[in-house]
Amino acid sequence: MRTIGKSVRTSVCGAVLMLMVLPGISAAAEPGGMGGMKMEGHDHAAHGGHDMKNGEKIFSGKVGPWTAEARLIDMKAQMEQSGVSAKTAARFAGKRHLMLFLTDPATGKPAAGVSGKVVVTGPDKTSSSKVTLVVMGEHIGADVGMPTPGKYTFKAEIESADKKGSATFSYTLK
Ligand SMILES: [Cu+2]
Repeated sequence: MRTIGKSVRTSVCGAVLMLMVLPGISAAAEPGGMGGMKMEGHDHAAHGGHDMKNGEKIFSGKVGPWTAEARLIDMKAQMEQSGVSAKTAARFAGKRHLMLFLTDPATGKPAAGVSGKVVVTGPDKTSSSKVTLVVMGEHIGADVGMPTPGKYTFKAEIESADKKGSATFSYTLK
C-alpha cells in the first residue's frame, strides 16, 4: 500500500485506476470487509490523461446512433509500466479496464450524457457479471474481472436521455 505513490498518479490511467481499486484493497486488508468496487458518484472526469487511447481495441462500430470504440487495458501491465512494485502490480492481476468511446457521428465529438451497463460472460459461460459504465472524461468505463484465459463476451447497453443502443463483442484472453 505504501508503495503506491506519486509514480502511479502520473501514469495515464493510473489516477483513476487507483481510485477505483483502492477501496477493494483496503477492504481486503480488513477482516470481514467487502471487497466490492464501488465507483458510483466518483468524479472520474477530474482525472486528466485518462482518455488517451491506450489499451487494446476490441470493438469498433455502431452502437445505436453513436459510433463506438471499445478498448481494454491490462491493469497489471499498466501498473507495472507506472513503476510500482511487483507486489503492488500483482494486485491488479486478472483485472481489465473496459473503456467505451462513443462519438456523435454528426459532429465527431464525444457523445454527451451517455451511460450504460455491460454484461460480461466468461469462458466457462456459466457465470456472468454486470458492470456499470461510468463517465470518465471522454469515455465511459468500468473495471472487469477477467481471471482466466478464454473467450469473454461483452453485451453493452448504452443510453442517453433520448437515445439508446446496444452492441455485443467478444475478446479472447490468452
Ligand atoms: Cu476509464
